[in-house]
Amino acid sequence: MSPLDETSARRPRVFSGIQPSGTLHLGNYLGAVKNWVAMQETHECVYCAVDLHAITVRQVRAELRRNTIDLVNLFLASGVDPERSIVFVQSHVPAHSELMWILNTITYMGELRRMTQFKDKTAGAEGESIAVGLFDYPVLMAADILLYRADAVPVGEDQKQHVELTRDLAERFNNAFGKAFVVPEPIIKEGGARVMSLDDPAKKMSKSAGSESSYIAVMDAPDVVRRKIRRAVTDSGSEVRGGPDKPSLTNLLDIYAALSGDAIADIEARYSGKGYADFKSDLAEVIVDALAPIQARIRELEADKSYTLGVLKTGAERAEAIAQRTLAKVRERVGLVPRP
Ligand code: ATP
Ligand code: LTN
Repeated sequence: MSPLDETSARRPRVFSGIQPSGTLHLGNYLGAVKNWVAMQETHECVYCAVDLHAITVRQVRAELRRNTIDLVNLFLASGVDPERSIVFVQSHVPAHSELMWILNTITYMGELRRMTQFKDKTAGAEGESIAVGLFDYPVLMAADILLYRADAVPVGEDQKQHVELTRDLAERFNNAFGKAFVVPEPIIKEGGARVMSLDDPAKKMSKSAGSESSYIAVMDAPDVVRRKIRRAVTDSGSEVRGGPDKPSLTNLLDIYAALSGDAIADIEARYSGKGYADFKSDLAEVIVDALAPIQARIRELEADKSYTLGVLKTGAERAEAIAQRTLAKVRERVGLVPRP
């Protein structure tokens, strides 16, 4: 029996999602997917490509399709095991949109207006031209999480406020209508949790922030990785060490440590008396070696598209089974007449 069947003894369950909205980079891998893989040892895991979230920002049709499959392939190539975990695409399970509507009826405009991501994304824009979907984005995220009765939600620091809202909505619903939801905890991992830009260590590595040289894409060829690391900004001085006065080196050391498993202090000791160039050239090889097996597996998956589609078919069925149970209870609690 699969560990995710409803009747099996429950490990704590996690739900997490990533938007299929562009090039995947080392920040996505180290900050999210690598963690997801590890969590399979201790949790029942439900992992989702959240395409309905991605369309809150205008997408190009062909790119959205491609990015969605690429994202799922990254999950699989990194070690998310579809036998153990549920892997699916959000829009394949309509229950997400349905629960969102019901949650909309207990969500306040004021609490959505306070979401910092909404404020950031709409800074300077007039209400006349801000899409309602962008405003409502956190409610869809709450629906994602609550449908699966997830105990925990691994996310980056920037998503913590959304998980707090999810908790508030779960409690509000349970108090008003009777218990239907599990109140989830955010899991915010420290270390590797924030990979910074190679151009500017004050900004996080991001696909949407400026130049291609600011990030390492998961699919970057070895020579591209070497060139980007060679050109990555460094700090004044020549000592290979981290610290508040060395934000660039701290970031590069963090990447080295996260990919190699070595402690920062050991890496610093190894390069004591050597310059930035030696460190950078070794770091490039660490990245190349870490990405190589993932890239190879992604190429295999791209060559045989039917495997990924099969995973998504099964994933949607398994997700749907759990989601429909929650949704049935919610409908009953609210007083909606069951479909005869
Ligand atoms: P955008 O450039 O549009 O802000 P992004 O590349 O930052 O996007 P998201 O789609 O916002 O990526 O995030 C996907 C997942 O990857 C999230 O779980 C997020 O926490 C993680 N993530 C993204 N960037 C980083 C980063 N630089 N360091 C660590 N984790 C990251
Ligand atoms: N908003 C998240 C993506 C996301 C998510 C979720 C994460 C959508 N639904 C549910 C965790 C749980 C982001 O932009 N990183």
